[in-house]
Amino acid sequence: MTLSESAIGDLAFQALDALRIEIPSWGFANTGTRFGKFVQPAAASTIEEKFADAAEVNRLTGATPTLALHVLWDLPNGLRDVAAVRALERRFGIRSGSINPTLFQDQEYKYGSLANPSQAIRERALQHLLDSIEIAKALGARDISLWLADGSNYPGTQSIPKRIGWLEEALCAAHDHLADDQRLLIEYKPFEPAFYHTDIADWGMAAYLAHKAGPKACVLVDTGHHYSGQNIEQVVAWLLYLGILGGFHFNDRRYADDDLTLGSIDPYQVFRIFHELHSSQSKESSLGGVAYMIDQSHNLKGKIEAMVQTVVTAQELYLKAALVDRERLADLQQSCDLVAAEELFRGAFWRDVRPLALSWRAARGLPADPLEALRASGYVERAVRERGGRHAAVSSYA
Ligand code: PSV
Ligand code: MN
Repeated sequence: MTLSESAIGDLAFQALDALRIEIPSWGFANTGTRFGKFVQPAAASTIEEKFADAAEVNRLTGATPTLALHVLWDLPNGLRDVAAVRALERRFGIRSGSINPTLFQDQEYKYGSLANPSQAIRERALQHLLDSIEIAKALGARDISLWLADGSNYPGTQSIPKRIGWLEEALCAAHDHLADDQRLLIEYKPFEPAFYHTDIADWGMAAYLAHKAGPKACVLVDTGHHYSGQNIEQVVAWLLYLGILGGFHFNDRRYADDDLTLGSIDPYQVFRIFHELHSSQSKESSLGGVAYMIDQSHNLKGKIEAMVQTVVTAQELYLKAALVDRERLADLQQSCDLVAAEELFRGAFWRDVRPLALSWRAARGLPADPLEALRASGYVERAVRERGGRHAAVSSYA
C-alpha cells in the first residue's frame, strides 16, 4: 500500500461523510413470502411508524436521511396525503426519498400495466405514473423509481414487440411530465412474477427504454435482479460508462430476488460494485448522481435491526472500496501484473475498516456501535408495546 495513514484517515472520513443511503418504507412493514407472512409485533403499519423507524435508523447510523415511499402503500389517497407526509418529514427530520408508483397489485394488472394489451388499462397505469410524478413534485422528491411486474408466463401468449412499443410510448409520456430536476429511474428484473418473459428483463432493455424516453431517464440496478453468477459490477461499469446509471436497490441474494440483508451472502461482490463506483470518471449520471437505496424485506430478522445491519455493512464495504489504492492498481493493470493487482484489490477487501468507522462515528457524535445502541435504547421493545396488539396473525398460502 502506498497510501499514508493520514491519507487513509482523510479518505475514510470523506467517504463516510459522502455516503447517503435511502431506506424503503416497506422494509419496516410486515411482509412475507408467497406462502405467508410472519408477523412481527414491532413492525410498522402506518406511515407515521415508518417515518419513526427511519428516523431511528438515521439517528443510529447518520447515513439515512431519506425514506423511499411506495405510492399505494404510503399515499393511498395520492396528492391528498402529501400534506400529512410533509408534516411527518418535519416531525421526524426525515425527507421523502424516491417515489415508487405501485403498478402491480390491482386486479386490472393481471396481464400487465403499462404494457397491458388493453388500451384502457395502459391508460390507467400511465395515469398512476403521472400522478406519482405529481406527488413527487409536491414532496420535492427528485426520483421516480419505476418497477413493472409486466410480462407473461407462457410462450406465444403475448406479443413481445408490441409490448416494447407500448412501454416506449408510456415512458416517453412520463418523461414529458417530469420537472427539469426530476428523474425517471427504470428498474429491470429477469423474472418473477412473470416467469416466461419480463417486459424489462435486463439492463440493456432498461437502458434502451431510458434512452428512448429522454435525458432525464436512467437505469436502476437492484442487486437481487440478476441471474445467478451474473457479473453485476460489469453491468455497473457499463452503465457508468454510458452515463445512464441512476441508482441502486441494494440487497443480497442466494438464488433470486431474496431481499436479504446487504453483504450477508457475498460481501465481496458489494465491494466490487463500490469499487466500480469509486473508479468511475463519470460518477454522475445524465442528471444528478447515483442514488443509493436499499430494497429489502426482512421476514425473519427484526426489521429495524436488519436495516441498521445493512447500513453499517454498506458503510464498511463502501469504505473498503474507497481505500483501494487506485493509482497503484492502474499501474499494475497497465503492466498486466495480475497477481500483484489482485492482491492489492483483495487486500483492500480484507482490510479491517471498523476502527476507521469507529473514529468517524465518534467525530460525528454517532453511537460507537449502532446495533448495540439500538438494543440499549429500548426502541424495539417500546414499538412492540405500542404496536403489537394491532397485528392480527395473518397467513395466506397462494
Ligand atoms: C420488485 O421486486 C422490487 O424490487 C421493486 O423495486 C418494487 O418496487 C419493490 O421490490 C417492492 O415490491
Ligand atoms: Mn427493487
